[in-house]
Amino acid sequence: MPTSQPKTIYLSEYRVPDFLVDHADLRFELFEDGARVHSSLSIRRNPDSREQGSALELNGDSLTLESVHLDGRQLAPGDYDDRGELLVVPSVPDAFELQVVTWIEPQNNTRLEGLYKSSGMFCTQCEAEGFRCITFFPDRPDVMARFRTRIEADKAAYPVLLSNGNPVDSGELDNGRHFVTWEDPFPKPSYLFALVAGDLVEKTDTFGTMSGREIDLRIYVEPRNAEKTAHAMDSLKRSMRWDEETYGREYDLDIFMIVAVDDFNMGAMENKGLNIFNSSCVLARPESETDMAFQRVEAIVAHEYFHNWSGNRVTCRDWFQLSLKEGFTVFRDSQFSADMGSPTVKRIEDATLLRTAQFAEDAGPMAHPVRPASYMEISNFYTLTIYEKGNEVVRMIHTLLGPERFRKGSDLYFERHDGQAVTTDDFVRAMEDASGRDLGQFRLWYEQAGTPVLAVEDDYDEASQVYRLTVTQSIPDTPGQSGKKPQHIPFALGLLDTKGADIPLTLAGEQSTGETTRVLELTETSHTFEFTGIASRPVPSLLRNFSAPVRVNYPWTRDQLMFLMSHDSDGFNRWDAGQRLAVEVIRELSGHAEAEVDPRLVEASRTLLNDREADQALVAKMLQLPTEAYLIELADKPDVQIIHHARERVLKVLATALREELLACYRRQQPAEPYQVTPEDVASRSLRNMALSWLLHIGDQEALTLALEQFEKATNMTDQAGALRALVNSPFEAERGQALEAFYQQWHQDPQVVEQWFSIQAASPVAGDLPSVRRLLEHEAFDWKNPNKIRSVVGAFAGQNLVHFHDQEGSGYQFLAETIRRLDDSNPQIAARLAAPLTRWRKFAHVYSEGMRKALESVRDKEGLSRDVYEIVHKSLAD
Ligand code: 0A1
Ligand code: ZN
Repeated sequence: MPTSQPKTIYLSEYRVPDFLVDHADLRFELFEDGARVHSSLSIRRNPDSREQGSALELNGDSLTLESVHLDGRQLAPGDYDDRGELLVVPSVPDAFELQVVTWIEPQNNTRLEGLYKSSGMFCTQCEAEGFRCITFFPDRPDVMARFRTRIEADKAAYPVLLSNGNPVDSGELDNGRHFVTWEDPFPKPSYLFALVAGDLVEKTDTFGTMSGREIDLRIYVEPRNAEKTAHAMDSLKRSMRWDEETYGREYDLDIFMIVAVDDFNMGAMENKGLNIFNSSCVLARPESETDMAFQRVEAIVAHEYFHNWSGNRVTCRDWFQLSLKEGFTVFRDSQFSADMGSPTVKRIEDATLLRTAQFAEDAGPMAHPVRPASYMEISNFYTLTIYEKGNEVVRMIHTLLGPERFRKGSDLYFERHDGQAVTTDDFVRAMEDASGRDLGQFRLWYEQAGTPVLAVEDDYDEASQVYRLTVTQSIPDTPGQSGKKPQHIPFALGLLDTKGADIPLTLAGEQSTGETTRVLELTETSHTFEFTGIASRPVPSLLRNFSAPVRVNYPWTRDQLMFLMSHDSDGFNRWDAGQRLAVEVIRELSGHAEAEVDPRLVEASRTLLNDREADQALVAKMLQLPTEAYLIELADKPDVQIIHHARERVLKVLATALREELLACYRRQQPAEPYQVTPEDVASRSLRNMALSWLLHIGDQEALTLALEQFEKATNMTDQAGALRALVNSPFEAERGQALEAFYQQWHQDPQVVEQWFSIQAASPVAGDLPSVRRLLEHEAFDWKNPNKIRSVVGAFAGQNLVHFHDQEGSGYQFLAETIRRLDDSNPQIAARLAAPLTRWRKFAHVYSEGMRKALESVRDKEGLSRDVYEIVHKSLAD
């Protein structure tokens, strides 16, 4: 814990490592009261370093050093300097063996970084800088070593001992102990190291690769979860096949393992050959997990698997390059999910997350480029900007190059850099070299923070049949960056004629190609495009399929939006037109209690509900009103209470006006058994549960009967939790309490379901007022040491229950600050992540912002603040 201001690390100060590690030979002795780690490193000076006489420096954190040997000779305390975070050995030869023994206490490790215990098993999390909590090591991604790992533990308590690579030896030891040795043939950075020891059941399968090798697939879980692995296994096999077919990437070891652990700071981790997952991102079966959980498992299994090439075989030179692996891998997993399900729905989901949360990040005090230039604590940079905007940046390269040239580029990238630790610039260069395209200006996407805004104006000249479109880009200032240069933006668009058909697009001076969607390339501050042969004033469909992570401003009329909703050939823009219409209608009501809900929104929703021909997956998305979070993001100095009540009113008007249609929809949408996670069935359940929740929202008696019946009889969690959520958010107080109680009794032994139960309550504007949320923290199932429980109560409250979190007394803010202070000592990564909602304080209307600022200050003033929270809080409060 820093007593003074933590140091800022700058990209511009990057230097190659002075020493390289060829081999790391590790021996772990695991006990109940701690673990002894024997590390034997073959080290040599890096010929590329300019500091050929420098001292050896190894990173460490919370380690008890027991001994150091250099080439077999024990060093006396005067021969080295144990500075806590650094072990310095001043004089070392050019090549040597260093043996270090450290003692650590995994059982007391609540930070969940390094080696720790979760439900009785030992496990690790080393990204980004957790390996230094295990032993002294040059803990940076450009030092890549071959690891050999021997694990020793009590055989009865820890029958399963796992690490990266292939098992090469095992045997019995005295006192009921045993050992297993693993060897990983691929050099890797320390952040990809993993170890697991526990009493786990193994689910196995095999995969035949494209070159005919057979890979052993294993998923390890606690015995109570043995029935929840099938979906992850299927997802894994689909991912392996997809990566071969789409990117020509084959798996490289003989064995691929996944382990589920209950206590985990993030979603999952791509350790070489031994992925470790948060239980909630890998376990799923229909009775206890929702459609959303099924989709999350598939996407995360794919994500971690894809990292084997984009991340492990080719890794990051330094942590400023984090998006090299994360942006590219999110792009790969979103292509995969699109291929497995509905591409339009996947695009809508990605754009929703980006526009709601990443745009907010980009507009706040933590805004940073996809390749940041500095940081204090790298754990704070696992952000939506690195992951989701990083994905969009890779997607734009894909759009600019087209699929064939993009594939050539990725082939070249993997071939050129296999086994290396490289930069985002190396990635872009491979794309350029393979395609012949100049991406010089495009690189600004990696360097400049902030969300570009496109202001679009048009005019139509009937006499010449020319339609002129002027697009002007601007990029807002962000902390430390102003006066930005225009970026290279692929801007896809189409034009609709009066009947709603796409018009072939021909620019002045061109031959007609018949294309109806064109990707225009914006490179200047302002461009004017002239489309010829346009017979009447068209309706523009802009930024089709969300071709760039930007905001678009164009003054569509409400009638034009309705027109686009029903005619645009671009599914994404059909949905987006509906969102824009709803945003306008809700805005119009904000603060105007007497204003009427625009009947056009009601009619548009009615048309959607009655449309049996349309893609029901898209219909389900289109019927969802923009979230409060998105409405807030769009607003200037938002008043949260007003926005909440305006949105509620619209919902009530819709539910009342569409009662018959909603009941009909509910009855019609009954997916056949058995349960399947196809886009059709997911859409069907989603529409059905939406109809139910709208009707319960207005206290409809008939819907209450339906909800109670669905709750009782549901054979899958999507329907059971759907009914529960609808009841919890309804005015039926008695039924709400009974359902919550019955649900808990039914599921209290399943932590993933209990997390659902917590978050349904904590996120509820009806049942989740602050006193109720505080009571959840006292509940027997709540556990301050478990990040999932914290997220499902505190995270759900502050992130989704905006009407209570932004209570005007500021009690929600104080509650969050209290939680952050409490967690700062035990788990700083989680504490820092929870702080995100407060960092946006400047955005809000004064009644809110003052309270938010005070809450942040109370966190700032805590003694011995962690580096993680320090960085977030100080940057948020800085002028
Ligand atoms: N690389 C992982 C995410 C991850 C990052 C940090 C962690 O601990 C601090 C854990 C996981 C991924 O992208 O899936
Ligand atoms: Zn990742």
